[in-house]
Amino acid sequence: MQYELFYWPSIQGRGEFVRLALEDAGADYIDVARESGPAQGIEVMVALMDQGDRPPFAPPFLRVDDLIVAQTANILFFLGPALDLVPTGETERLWAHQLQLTVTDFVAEIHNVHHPLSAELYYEDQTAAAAEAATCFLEARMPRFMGYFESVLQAAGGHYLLGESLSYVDLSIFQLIAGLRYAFPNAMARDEGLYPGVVALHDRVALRPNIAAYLASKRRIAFNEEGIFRHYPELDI
Ligand SMILES: N[C@@H](CCC(=O)N[C@@H](CS)C(=O)NCC(=O)O)C(=O)O
Repeated sequence: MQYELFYWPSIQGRGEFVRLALEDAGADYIDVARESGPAQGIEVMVALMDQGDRPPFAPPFLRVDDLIVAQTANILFFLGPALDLVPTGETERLWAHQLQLTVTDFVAEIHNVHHPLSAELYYEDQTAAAAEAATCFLEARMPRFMGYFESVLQAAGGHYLLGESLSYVDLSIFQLIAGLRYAFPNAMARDEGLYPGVVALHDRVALRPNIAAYLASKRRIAFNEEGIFRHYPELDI
């Protein structure tokens, strides 16, 4: 079975949480907008958002045969069992999904640091509000989310968030740490020691053979100032 991933071709963005799961599992997938050439790929993607009774609101979304699944956490909920990236029991699947939805909330707050007024405006049109948002984020919100993931990890034994085996949520935690280090290098150098388990989890995920190969490949898009994790030095306080 081949998965088709639809996402913006020039950014990691939310699509990266899905790419990491597909890559770790060695799944057969096409990153459609990248592999068909950006212009043509985006055209197909936008067309899919404009047809049928159940269109996705926004990318990322995944197509398998006639089924289209959108919303990052929902895509991972769908892929988890097929890619063997979540335990099979309902309680465990719901717990993984609950954690992934918390990742979704965190990602939205990270995005809103550079877009505190509206996603419709450019960062340059909201720099003053962004500076205020960055202060609140780094002083209160990042510690709240990171502290939560650290305590869940410790309660699970310290290795993976769900206990003994890796799940797609652990891959997302890797991406959060990588992204936050890119966006806020000073703040992370100062504060990441408060979350030693989560940082060690990031390092463990980075060493997984399929992830290491992916990170070293051209398939891994470099962080940049169009994605979720943007490095604006004036916000890294
Ligand atoms: N909650 C959705 C958010 C999807 C989303 O905001 N996608 C962005 C790119 S990362 C987008 O293209 N948004 C277009 C829009 O909001 O109009 C998810 O987690 O997948």
